Amino acid sequence: MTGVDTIFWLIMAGVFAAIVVAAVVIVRSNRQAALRGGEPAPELAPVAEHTPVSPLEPAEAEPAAVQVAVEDGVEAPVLDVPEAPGSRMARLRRRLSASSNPFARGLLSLLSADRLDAEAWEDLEATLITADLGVGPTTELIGGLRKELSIDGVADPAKARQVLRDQLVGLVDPSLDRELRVTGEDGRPGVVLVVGVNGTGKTTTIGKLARVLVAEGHRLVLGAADTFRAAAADQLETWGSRVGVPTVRGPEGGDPASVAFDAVARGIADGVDVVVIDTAGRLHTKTGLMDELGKIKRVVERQLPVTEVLLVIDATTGQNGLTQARVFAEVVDVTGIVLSKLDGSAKGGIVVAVQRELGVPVKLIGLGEGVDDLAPFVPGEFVDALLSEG
Ligand SMILES: Nc1nc2c(ncn2[C@@H]2O[C@H](COP(=O)(O)OP(=O)(O)OP(=O)(O)O)[C@@H](O)[C@H]2O)c(=O)[nH]1
Ligand SMILES: [Mg+2]
Repeated sequence: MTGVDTIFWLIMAGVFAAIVVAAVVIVRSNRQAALRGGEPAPELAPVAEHTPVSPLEPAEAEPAAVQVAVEDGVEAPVLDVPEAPGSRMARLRRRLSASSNPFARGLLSLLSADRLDAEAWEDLEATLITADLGVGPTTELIGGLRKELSIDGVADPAKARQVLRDQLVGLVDPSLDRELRVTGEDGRPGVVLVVGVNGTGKTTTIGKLARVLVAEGHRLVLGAADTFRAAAADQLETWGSRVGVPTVRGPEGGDPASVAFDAVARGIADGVDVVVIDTAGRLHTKTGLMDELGKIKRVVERQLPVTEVLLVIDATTGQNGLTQARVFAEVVDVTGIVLSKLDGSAKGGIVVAVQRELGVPVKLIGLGEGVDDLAPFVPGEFVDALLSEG
């Protein structure tokens, strides 16, 4: 074959390939047109725009979302499906375990000691004090452990672990009533008031709690009685809207008690199960702000009893959290503690200290910034998670 022949056949092959491609394209477009009944191609549904995310928005991967029915062409809200409360602890256990929690690591080092000599006990004591367990509970725990472990020592690691577990569970007091009072009497809504100093995690906790309550089938209204910053109400509203929960808000700088009042009135009118009220962060040392909190509670109680006052304490603040707790308890009759930011905290001992000090149980624990990183506080599970090595 000459060079001219080769070029000729190459051109012919190219022409043939072009004809085949053109034919395929024509057949496919005809078939699509037939499927659409000759209508012009519908516009692609707009990709749901991301809700503006405040800097305080959870940073975790988006959970599953459900598209709800479109009515009369109104854009359908996309609602999250919150994680079922039951499966949380297994997932969150790792955040408390020795691999990521210095408090847990300190406890486990006791079990890995070859011999329980004076030095090992001193180390443990130092760990417990650093973890803000408080002097009384520390002495109690060391005394209990010394007594139980003096016979077999830690020669039998399984026994030593069991002893440590039992002593810790006893310290956390499994007999306290930790039920959240979210619903009221006679079918009326329960009112949950959430209080605490700045940045402890109040709004985040309410957002997470709303998800838990929605997952349990409750109907809710949120009240943004933090009128101090406009962004605070936006932050709360964003949390609520993701699970279809409305937020009642007032003007920035307005009277927080009146927003709380309106939220409760709306809850009654809508026949919801729970009204959860967010309040502004306030320093326990500022008398005016603490008085304002008392007023919010009194105003709400003109309509309905407050069924739960949750004080959010940041676990990483340790002993300071305890001081805050005392002052808040004087003003609003705290009924439950939420210990936030326990993930990675070396101050897990505060659980015991705060319950002892106030006689108020820890009811919820915050274990991360993710939307479902809130768990009920169950003493046995908590201690098991601390002592797990996962
Ligand atoms: N790691 C961790 N971070 C948390 C937890 N709970 C809340 N946070 C973070 O703490 C920061 C403050 O949370 P907010 O909920 O805004 O606190 P707040 O008490 O409402 O703050 P103010 O309204 O300003 O008083 C945010 O960055 C949250 O993501 C938790 O359990 N673990
Ligand atoms: Mg807030």
